[in-house]
Amino acid sequence: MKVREYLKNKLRQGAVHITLIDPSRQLPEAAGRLARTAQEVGSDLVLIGSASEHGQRLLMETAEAVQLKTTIPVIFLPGGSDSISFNLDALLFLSMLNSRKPQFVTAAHARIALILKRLSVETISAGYIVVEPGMKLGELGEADLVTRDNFWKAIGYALTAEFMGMDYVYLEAGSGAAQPVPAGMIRAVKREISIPLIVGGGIRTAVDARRVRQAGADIVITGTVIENAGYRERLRSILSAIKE
Ligand code: 1GP
Repeated sequence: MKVREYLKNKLRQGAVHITLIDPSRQLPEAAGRLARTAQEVGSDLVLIGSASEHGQRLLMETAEAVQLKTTIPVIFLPGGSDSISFNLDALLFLSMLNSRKPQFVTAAHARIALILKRLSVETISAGYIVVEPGMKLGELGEADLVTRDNFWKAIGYALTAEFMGMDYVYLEAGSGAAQPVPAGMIRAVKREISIPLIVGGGIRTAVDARRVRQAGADIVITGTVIENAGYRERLRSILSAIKE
């Protein structure tokens, strides 16, 4: 089944959780183990990507290890590296709407678009909106960050994504952020859009996850939480908060 359909079906049943695996943070074998645990505790999909340079070989080996250990879809998130994987289940075709760098909005995309078509890679589009603090991704993408109290700006970008025909809106606080995107902002954006809303960055506990979910996130993405000790239980509690 296509990943787009898979996600649609999952969303019909409730909220979706995605585990982000950063290839630069562990060896491929460990990445495979983490992805397996994520699937066991109920994560719906694995996203592989990073704001750091990780090299083509590490990406390929990580992707292979993750695919070997899981049966849920594994999709690629192009980010800070020039490395790219064409052989995962889909590619998240993100446009960083508040970037000052054309490369992050459409230029890097234009360079690979024809290859994606020729290789019949499934693409899932999302309007990526980087909210304070934005972390490394915000710096790298030279994001004109949406400040945490500027709900209007977040709504403006979110509706831009919808009017441009994108599949999803993705509000991102940045990997490793001290706090997730504010609940009020998620609520304000959700109220105005009619495409599904992805939220990620800084979601570390069940309390964070519940708050983000209840504010209106359809898809919740966590990354860092699986890099720390006790991650299985932590992820399990995040999953039950999202799926309750
Ligand atoms: C995905 O960048 C996030 O949107 C992941 O953030 O590493 O803080 O969970 P964390």
